[in-house]
Amino acid sequence: MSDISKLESDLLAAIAAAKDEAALEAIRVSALGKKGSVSELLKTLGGMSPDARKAQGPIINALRDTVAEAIATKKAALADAALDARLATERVDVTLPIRPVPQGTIHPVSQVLDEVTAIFADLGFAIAEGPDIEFDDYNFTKLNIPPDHPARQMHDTFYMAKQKDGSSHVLRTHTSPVQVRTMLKQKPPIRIISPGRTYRVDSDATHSPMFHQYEGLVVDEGSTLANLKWVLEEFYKAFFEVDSVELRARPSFFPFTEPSVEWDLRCDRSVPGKITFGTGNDWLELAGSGMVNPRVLDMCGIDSTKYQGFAFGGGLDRLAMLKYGIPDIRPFFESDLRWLRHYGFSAFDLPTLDGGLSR
Ligand code: 2NL
Repeated sequence: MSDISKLESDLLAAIAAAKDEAALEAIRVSALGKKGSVSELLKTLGGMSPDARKAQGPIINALRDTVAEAIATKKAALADAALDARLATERVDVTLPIRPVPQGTIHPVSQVLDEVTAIFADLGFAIAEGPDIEFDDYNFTKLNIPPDHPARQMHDTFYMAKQKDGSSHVLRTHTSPVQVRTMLKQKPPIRIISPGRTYRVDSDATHSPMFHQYEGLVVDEGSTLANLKWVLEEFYKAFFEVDSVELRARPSFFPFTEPSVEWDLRCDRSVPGKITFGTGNDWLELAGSGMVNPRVLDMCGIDSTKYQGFAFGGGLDRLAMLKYGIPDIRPFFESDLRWLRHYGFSAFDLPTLDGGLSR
């Protein structure tokens, strides 16, 4: 065996035996590095006679190519093996059952918010959101409550310090400014529901300074109070999961609607601590509503001679208390883990209309 073929078989054997990339790299340096065995052989070509170089050149170059290729192949094989080993240690059994102890729960308000949005989305409403800190203008003036109007006192507002440019901000006292924002940027038909946090200076067993509201707004050429009543009936049937409900209308007043109507839902409270909807001889006050005041439409850039709309609003926290039998609103926002574990919902129980809102 010639020296060259022995060098080749030695190198190939060493490459095949290399256990990791570091060992392989050492072999590469010893053969193809600046002072490596193959490189030294290549250097001898320069001192050969033309005939000898013609004979030896292809042999030595072939040696270099064979060794380089063997190293590249081995390097790829080692990388594959390293990846396989890593994947084996990081293996996850996705068929394992979930942890037996739930690590957290969905707050009743979040649960009810998901239920309400699922129902209205099914009725064709879009969900609209806006900031908690609002322009005085959007929270009041564009809703037909000008500065110094007595209706402002009804709202027990948290006012923010005046800005340098004279504009002022409030913590929104209702989610109506979200509807104002929608009307200012979108032309009818409008069909939106705006659930979210609202704020008023008020705190006792049934009032929290931060609470949650949902409001609906429909604006089109032919929207009527009858449409409003149907929407509310469909909503309460779906929300309380009963086949029929009965609504009673009472005249009311809001500056942003004319006429204004408050709605009571027929219920049965004859069994202490229990409430049933659809039957019974009691009435539960649930929502305020009305036909959008034409002045509001005009101030929000909608032609009140062409379009009319209805709007309604109610308390999300109140819906949660009624549906899930929670007697006091204060612990809603106290973050007491015992309360949250008792009234919270599993994160896996997503409310859907086909799968059931609550299970
Ligand atoms: C209630 C009563 C209501 C509205 C909200 C509304 C919004 C616009 C225009 C007209 Cl942009 N109306 N919203 C209308 C009537 C009643 O809420 O008792 N909420 C808790």
